[in-house]
Formats: sequence, C-alpha cells, structure tokens
Amino acid sequence: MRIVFIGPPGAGKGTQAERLVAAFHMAHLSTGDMLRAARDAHTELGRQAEGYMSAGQLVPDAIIIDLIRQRLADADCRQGYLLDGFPRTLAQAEALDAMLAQAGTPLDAVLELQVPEEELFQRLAGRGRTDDQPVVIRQRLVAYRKQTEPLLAYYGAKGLLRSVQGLGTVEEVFGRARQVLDPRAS
Ligand code: B4P
Repeated sequence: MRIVFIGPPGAGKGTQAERLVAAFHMAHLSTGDMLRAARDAHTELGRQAEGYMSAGQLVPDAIIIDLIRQRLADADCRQGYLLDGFPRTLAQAEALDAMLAQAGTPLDAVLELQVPEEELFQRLAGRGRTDDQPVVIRQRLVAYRKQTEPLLAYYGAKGLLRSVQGLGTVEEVFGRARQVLDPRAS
C-alpha cells in the first residue's frame, strides 16, 4: 500500500506510523525524522533545515521534494510505504502526484488524524522536543492551517481521504486507522 499520513503537529502521526508500517509491511518515510537525522549529523541539508524547524516553519518545498524523490527510489519502497508528514503543501502534493504518475504507482489512501488544538498543546508540551515550546507550537499550527489543511480538500476531491479521530489511547486510535485502511482487518 502507498499511504499519505496527514495531521496537525503532535496529532500522533509518528506514534501511529510505527504501528501501521509494522501491520501493513510498508516502509516508513517520515520527513521530520529525516530532517532531524540530517541536523544531528551536521549535513548541509540539516544545516539548511534547522532554522526553519526551530522557528516552527515548513522547510522549503524544493529541499523536501528532492529528499522524497531520492528516498522513493530506494528498494524498500517497492513493497509500499507510509509517507508520514509529507506532503505538507499543495506544491509538495502536486510534485508527489507527478512522481507517482510517472512511475505508474498511484496512492491508495490519504489518512487524516483529527485532534483538537487544546489536546495538541498538552501532548507536545509533554514530549519536550526542541521545537515543542509554546510559541513554536503556535507557529506550527498556523503553518498547518494555512499550508497543509488545503490538502484535505485536494485529496478529498480525488476520493482518497480517510479521516480518523485521534483522541483516545494509542491502541484505540491504531484500531480506527487500521480499520479504515483495511476494513476486513477487524
Ligand atoms: P514532524 O516530525 O512531522 O512532527 P509532528 O507533526 O510535530 O508530530 P507527530 O504528529 O508525528 O506527533 P507524535 O507521534 O510525535 O515535523 C517536525 C518539523 O519538521 C515540522 O514542523 C517542519 O519544520 C519539518 N517538516 C517535516 N516534514 C516537512 C515537510 N513535508 N515540508 C516541510 N517541512 C517539514 O506525537 C506527539 C506526542 O503525542 C508524543 O509525545 C506522543 O507520545 C503523544 N501521543 C501520541 N498519540 C497519543 C495519544 N493517542 N494519546 C496521548 N498522547 C499521544
């Protein structure tokens, strides 16, 4: 399966992605994880991304699209993948569509995790990553609403959108996500 995973910062995409890739035997492609690994390894990509991430802004499209283009060419992606946190802008979504159309490998579904804002603040404050300070969280939410939320209509119009309530225990949310991706699973 080829899945896109969308949700506001702190919705639990990374948490659920780990379980979903194990259940459906997909590669896990998290652009957030890739950028943090590049930052920690002090690569040129990491240096470029760091300023945006610590300000709660999205990293420029060209950088991210290039990163994903290279990653999708890896052998483990042939069995399917979960794109966790990509695309986050319309330009990224259109670039992904073009790549997949060229390869003849369309998406199977777009999974949206819905969580109210008050809960997101609590979760992110509890996680304590460097970009989890209140002022940065607020900026990330603004970026989500302005730049990423329009993708819900974009994928809705293509008939790919599956929305799941992200409140409840990790296992409850996982059960809902698994159910919408594979209704025969339970
Ligand atoms: P990401 O790494 O994608 O992070 P995120 O959206 O903040 O978190 P996620 O939703 O994965 O939440 P998690 O499971 O950790 O992005 C970080 C930054 O990278 C972006 O701000 C941006 O700068 C950059 N970036 C990444 N992709 C990009 C792109 N495509 N374009 C441009 N820039 C990009 O869960 C959060 C917390 O909640 C955890 O503590 C977890 O334990 C807890 N939690 C999870 N599920 C829970 C539940 N059911 N109940 C209670 N708590 C729960």
